[in-house]
Amino acid sequence: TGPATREANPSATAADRPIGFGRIQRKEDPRFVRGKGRYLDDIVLPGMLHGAILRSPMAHGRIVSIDTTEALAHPKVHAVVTGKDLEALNLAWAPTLSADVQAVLATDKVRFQGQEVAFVVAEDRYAARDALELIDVEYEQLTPVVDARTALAPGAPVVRDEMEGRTDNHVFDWEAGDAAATDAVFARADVVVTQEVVYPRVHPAPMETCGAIADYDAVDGKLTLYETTQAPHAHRTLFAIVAGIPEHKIRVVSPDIGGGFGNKVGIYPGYILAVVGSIVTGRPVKWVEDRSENLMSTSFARDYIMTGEIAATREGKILAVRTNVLADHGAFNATAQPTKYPAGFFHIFTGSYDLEAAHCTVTGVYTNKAPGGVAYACSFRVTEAVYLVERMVDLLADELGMDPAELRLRNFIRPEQFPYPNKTGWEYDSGDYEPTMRLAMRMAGYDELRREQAEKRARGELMGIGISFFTETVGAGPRKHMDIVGLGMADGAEVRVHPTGKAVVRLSVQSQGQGHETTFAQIVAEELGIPPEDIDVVHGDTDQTPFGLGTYGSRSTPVSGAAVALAARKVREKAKLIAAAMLEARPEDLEWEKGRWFVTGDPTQGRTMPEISMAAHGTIELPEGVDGNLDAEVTYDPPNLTFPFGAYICVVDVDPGTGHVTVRRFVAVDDCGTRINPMIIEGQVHGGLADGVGMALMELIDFDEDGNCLGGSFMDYLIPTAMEVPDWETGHTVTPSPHHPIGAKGIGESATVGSPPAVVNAVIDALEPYGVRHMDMPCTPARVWAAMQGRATPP
Ligand code: MCN
Ligand code: CUM
Repeated sequence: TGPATREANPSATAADRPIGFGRIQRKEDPRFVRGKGRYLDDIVLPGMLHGAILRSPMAHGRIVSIDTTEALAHPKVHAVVTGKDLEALNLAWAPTLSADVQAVLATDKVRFQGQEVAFVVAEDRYAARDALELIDVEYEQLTPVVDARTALAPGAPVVRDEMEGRTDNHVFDWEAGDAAATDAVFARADVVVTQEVVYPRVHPAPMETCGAIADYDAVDGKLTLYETTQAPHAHRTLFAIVAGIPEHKIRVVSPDIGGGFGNKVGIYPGYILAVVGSIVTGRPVKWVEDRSENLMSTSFARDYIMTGEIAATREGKILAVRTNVLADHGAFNATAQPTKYPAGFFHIFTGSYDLEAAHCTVTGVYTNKAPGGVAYACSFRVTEAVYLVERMVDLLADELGMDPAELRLRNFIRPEQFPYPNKTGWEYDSGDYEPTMRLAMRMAGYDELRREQAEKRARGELMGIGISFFTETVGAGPRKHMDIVGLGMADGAEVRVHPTGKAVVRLSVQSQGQGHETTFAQIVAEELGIPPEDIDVVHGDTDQTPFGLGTYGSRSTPVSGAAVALAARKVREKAKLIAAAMLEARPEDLEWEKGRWFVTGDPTQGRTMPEISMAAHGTIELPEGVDGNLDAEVTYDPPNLTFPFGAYICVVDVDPGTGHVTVRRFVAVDDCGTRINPMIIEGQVHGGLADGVGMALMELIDFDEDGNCLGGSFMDYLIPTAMEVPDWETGHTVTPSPHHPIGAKGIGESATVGSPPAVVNAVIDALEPYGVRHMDMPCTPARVWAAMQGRATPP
């Protein structure tokens, strides 16, 4: 452990490299660093046409008329599709991932600025865009619902008035925990702290925007759909259901993905429109959105208004947490999360603490904003949960006059309490929190930092130290508890060892930059002793991979990683039977060492994997019931989720004149159980920390009172660059998951989940001399400055 280390010797030969887990360079990088990645927009099919979407200029309006005559007359235009055309095909509305429907193209009303209104298919991208200008839409402007707080007020405009009998903007009510028990604990607590905590709307903003190419072959009825998707198999099934094309006639290909961060989980109208365009024109149709379209119309994240309460004894024993949440779901409930959990896994807001009681209610509302929800490295709303509890714990520390590190250390769930059933229904699989916290404090030099802060305060300088300790829940299913639109959350994997001992592993999950081609090869390498460079990872093509639910909620390692390990173990067991036949020994007399079965007590009598794989495909007589290959397939249904955790400490300096926040240091100690590739893990953590600093300090999708999106470009929606982030200091502890075949937990979202509260806690700590108790993200200079003046938060 210690500061981030770099690959020791990049030119190490194959012989020096670990076979299995360890710090090896990414197999996919030679293609990426040479500019040889193949992203959606790199794909050009013969005869391909280009689509463009006309979008609503306003947040709420009734469509009076749409005139497409001029656009259709454009010499390069092949088709113009409106909501009316789709209505005739019964495709104007499509099911969302949350049992709602979403307009593919608006028929009656537009419900958010940027909503899809018409689709043009033309010879090239420029002509398609030009033709959008020729479409004449007349709108009758309606009053929008912009503030979620007023969405349920009597007389509020009804966003979804197309639904039979609907007279309000209520989407759902959901609760977890025990209300009465929690009330009772609060009633006898010495100290109760209450605070409204807002996690504002942000956007995943991947480098590559979303897009699709549809290629419908009318002769054989087969649809080939290239898509920026994190979940190719789930998309294929949904397309089969929506379009009525059977699954075996649909091939979904997800090429290299330029960042997903949750933005590429959902099925967007543009994807469906590309399919419609291809069916209508008989040619392949490409649709790729631009940056503003991405920011304005695709899955936003967060938008939770949370009222938090924390109860404790005067000595600092935390007793209970409760919260009421108002969740802004935009115009359609298109949130991607397991059916049973309309607020995702938010009920992990009990955090890392041993509580007597906890309760939450979540109310979802419709507003005139883009739909989506959940996306952006959130582990299904764990971001909001962690932010809430870690702000509340800091507020409590402030109230009690206690050090926030000390308060956390006193209240952690103790190692002997695991598996720990929390008060909202989770069972934390494993944890040992104190060593992780102590390591972070040691790396940061916590006591020294507090001394430095005291000295600076005496001089009028503003320095803040912020702590966050998070526990995540990642790796959905189990499938008996979790499904998305009826599909149980499990994942398949297939391992094949070819005659010469090289292997291929086929996955149902989809990398968007996480390095699956490396780490999944490493899992097989660890189990079979085949060097990772001899193992090919195939993913992102439903014609070539087993069924599974895909990559989000950091579930690839917990679910698909387990499937791969178990499939490799099946191969190993089969290899044992074949080796026994080759050695004329009994299988039970054989022992395994990485890459070889040998006779117990006589290590010279053994067979290596290449020898065994050749024999499996060769001429020897195979044992009874063993067929002539070295392949195996597993569909893994996880018994529980995994619960990674971590301790983050952020040091900021605030300019008292301008309110500008500089993140000076950031220490992150993560525990994701068994570590497959420490270098890739560090990369995941570095990226997630940058995400977290961005959300805490600058990222915001805001709206004006008319519902106009104010975050529709990178001029307005700020994301952090190398200039705004410090050199990350990372460390780790290892507490394996007891139920995962290799003991690994997810890591892909930990840093995004865990870091925002550390940054905000640091900013508020810095502002202590001004009596600031809380401020909402993003802590922009204007907001920090206003807080210092004791004024309300400006936008
Ligand atoms: N890993 C490991 N050891 C572990 C756990 C993970 O070596 N104990 C490795 C994995 O094998 C994998 C990577 O770390 O190569 C991330 O694994 P995991 O935590 O299983 O997460 P997923 O692969 O399922 O990735 C999803 C997660 C999510 S949900 C978002 S959002 C996010 C994230 O990954 N989006 C990303 N990280 C991203 N990183 C990049 N570059 N781009 C994105 O879009
Ligand atoms: Cu919630 S963003 Mo990731 O789970 O794809």
